[in-house]
Amino acid sequence: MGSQLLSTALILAVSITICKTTEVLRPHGVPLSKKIFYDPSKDFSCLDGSGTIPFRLVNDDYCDCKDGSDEPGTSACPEGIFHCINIGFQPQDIPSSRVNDGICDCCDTSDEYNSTAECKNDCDKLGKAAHEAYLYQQRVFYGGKNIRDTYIRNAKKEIEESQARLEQLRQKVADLEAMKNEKEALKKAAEVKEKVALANYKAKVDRNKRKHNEQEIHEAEREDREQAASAFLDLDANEDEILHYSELQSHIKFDQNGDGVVSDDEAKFFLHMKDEMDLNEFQTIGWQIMKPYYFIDKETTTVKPSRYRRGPRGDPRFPTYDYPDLPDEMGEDQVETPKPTEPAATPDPSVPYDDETKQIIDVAKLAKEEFAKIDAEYQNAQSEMKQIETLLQTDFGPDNEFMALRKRCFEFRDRQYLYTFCPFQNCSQKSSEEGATNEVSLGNWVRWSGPDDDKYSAMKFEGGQSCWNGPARSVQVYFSCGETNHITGASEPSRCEYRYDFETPAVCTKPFESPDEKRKDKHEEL
Ligand SMILES: *[C@@H]1O[C@H](CO)[C@@H](O)[C@H](O)[C@H]1NC(C)=O
Ligand SMILES: *[C@@H]1O[C@H](CO)[C@@H](O)[C@H](O)[C@H]1NC(C)=O
Ligand SMILES: [Ca+2]
Ligand SMILES: [Ca+2]
Repeated sequence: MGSQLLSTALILAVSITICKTTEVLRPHGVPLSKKIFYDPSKDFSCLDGSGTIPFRLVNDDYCDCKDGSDEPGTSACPEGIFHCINIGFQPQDIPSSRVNDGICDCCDTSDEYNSTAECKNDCDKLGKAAHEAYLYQQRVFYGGKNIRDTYIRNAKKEIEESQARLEQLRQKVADLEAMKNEKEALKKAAEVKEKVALANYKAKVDRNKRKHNEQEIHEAEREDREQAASAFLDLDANEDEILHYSELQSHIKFDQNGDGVVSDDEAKFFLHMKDEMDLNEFQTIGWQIMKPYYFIDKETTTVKPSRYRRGPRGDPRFPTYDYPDLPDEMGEDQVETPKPTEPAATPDPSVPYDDETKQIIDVAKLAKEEFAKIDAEYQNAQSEMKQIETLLQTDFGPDNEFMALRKRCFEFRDRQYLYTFCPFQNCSQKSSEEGATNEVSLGNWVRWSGPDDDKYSAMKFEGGQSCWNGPARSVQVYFSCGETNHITGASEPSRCEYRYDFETPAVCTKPFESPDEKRKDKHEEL
């Protein structure tokens, strides 16, 4: 506590001394750079050349020069400029109307030398804070620069690897192209063969289908005749191989009007109104009339329908039929399971391919697969080649330091919006509300857009979604040095033209100015 007071007192003493010294050296409010114009041994010439006055009229609190240059240390002239030296911090120019206005403007209190305001010299405090800020900036700069160096090394490596890979790919694409052409020729030949084989196969299937249908009709007829023969045998009571109408009259199922008697006409009806029929005529005509009635089960003696009632064996008029398993229509070409492998061929799944067709289809399938495999490899290699070519053609900065930002996206959220920035790709914006999906494109990467002497300090994105009744949106991204990559601000300074501020190690090339350097810029010597 005590030592702090002491040091404060010491600082005050020192600054007072300096103030006194400087006041002796030049009139109050005059910057060092203009000291030579204020020589107490000569008359004073107004700096704008508007007149010459005795030196005692300088800072006499009366305005003599039009430009106010005779009153740098008072508020007498409306246009005057007062210069604070601010030892320990940065010098400052203020309008001279603020001199002795009761408000402390200069940190060294020099603007209030004759006022009731109680100003405290806090230049040292400000100077210290500025210095600390500077040290912090320096740490950021060197940290960022290290990262930038890494970016550059990585980029160099990636470019070399990409170039080597590109060479490799060029060779590979050439090889694959040759192979692809070869496989394509094989595939085409196999496909032609397959097409022919499938056409043949289809023709055969159609042929077989027709044959099959004919056989089915034939089979039905044969069965019908057999049923007729069986019924004939059953009804021919006296076994004279002639069916007489009287023989039908004992079967009540032929009673059509339901009076319990089978009349002559009712019986004859089944014989086409004839008295009798032999087997052959019955099979052709009579059975067709009788069939619906014959199987009616009206009496105990009713004959159940049976395909297998046979005539006496060996009698040619009552042929016996063997019923072996139906011959397989496709017998000769049979293969256990049909395996149509090509849906495009629309094969009949009930009919298996013959071995030769099957083999041709398999060969074609293999040829197609092999071609597809090589083709896919070829396409992949080509697209990889394109990607690498694009990469190598992109301007990633003087030392390719921006390559590190490729493939990365950054977000920035303010109260209203969530902004995204994908360097070398695009920018977008969407509502910052939870779950919002409506993304608006703010533009796609176009070019570097910094000033001519600092081209890589900004990036331009154009061709975003058009504003309502307005131009397409665009973004200018301004880069500044930082230890990490992040958006520090996003705004829309003019309609549809957005601005992002982005910190990145990629631009940490020049150290920040030190407070001393800043002073030098203002041509001050302290
Ligand atoms: C300070 O101001 C008073 C009144 O405004 C004036 O009379 C006096 O001369 C001034 N002193 C200096 C040193 O300018
Ligand atoms: C922007 O680029 C990124 C990265 O390439 C991509 O994933 C995204 O879909 C793009 N967005 C728009 C709106 O084009
Ligand atoms: Ca004057
Ligand atoms: Ca003031």
